Amino acid sequence: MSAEFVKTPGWLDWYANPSKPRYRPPPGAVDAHCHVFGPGAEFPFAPERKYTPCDASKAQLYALRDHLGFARNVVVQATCHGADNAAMIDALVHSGGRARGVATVRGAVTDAALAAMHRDGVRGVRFNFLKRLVDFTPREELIAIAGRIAPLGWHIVIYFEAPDLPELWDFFTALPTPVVVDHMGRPDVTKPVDGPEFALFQRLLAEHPNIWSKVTCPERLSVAGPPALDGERDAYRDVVPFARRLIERFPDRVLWGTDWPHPNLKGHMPDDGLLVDVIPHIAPDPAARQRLLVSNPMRLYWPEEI
Ligand code: 0GY
Repeated sequence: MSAEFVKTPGWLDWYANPSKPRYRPPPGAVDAHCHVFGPGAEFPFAPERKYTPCDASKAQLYALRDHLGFARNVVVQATCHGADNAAMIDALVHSGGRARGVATVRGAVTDAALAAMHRDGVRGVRFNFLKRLVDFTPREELIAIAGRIAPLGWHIVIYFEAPDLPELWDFFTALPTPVVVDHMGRPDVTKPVDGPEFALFQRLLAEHPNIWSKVTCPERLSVAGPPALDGERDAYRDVVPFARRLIERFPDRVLWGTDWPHPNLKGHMPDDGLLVDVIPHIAPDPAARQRLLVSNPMRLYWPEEI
């Protein structure tokens, strides 16, 4: 941690010694949602950031990848770095081709900068609608960016909370690329999986075959939380029916990721080994797990290899 950056009070450091998962991902498995933070001394955090995290380096991310039994990563630009993608791109170019990325760009980005990002492994941009994380970006600017990244074969990752979906629906469904929703559209898991809120989210995918979902972040969505420290590994069970439903209904349009190093978590920091052990609960069928962890992310991020 750089002396210049003091992490946000209450910020939880990531779990230093995650357990070894009992579940072993298939060969070639992709952690399709994770971040790097800094290190701040090398890659300064953005002045407009809403939080200052702890450092979480590419070396630490790739050590976690190996420990958990994954082969590749998709590194998503975190809001604490604003539209300066240097830390994320540095992670990609030092991954030996085993990481691809999702950037944040502003309307002023040049075509040359987009082309350079593509060469370095960026395959998408992220549009974030969480007011606690980002300042407002005009829709026209986002539409213009969407039109410019579409010819590169990139997709758009969108981050929003379930109550905001009705208002954002028309914008999302007009996007010209594949669209990947972060964290299942952040459902309230105290509501029924068959209730109207999650039904609306499923309708979004059912009616729009270009829209995908990450079945990520049980630790963020859970009210039940992790299991007690009694050796029990069946964690975050209140989130399982939501992820399972999406995997059953849209097996070719779901992705899984750790969300390491877990920005902005209050209350507890997950053991990443436990997160991996949630996978067989949300995808009991080995064929579904192969799609979730290998074929689907490969189609989106390494299509030239399939
Ligand atoms: C996540 C979730 C969050 C933060 C960010 O870029 C970010 O700062 O993504 C969050 O606070 O919910 O996907 O990592």
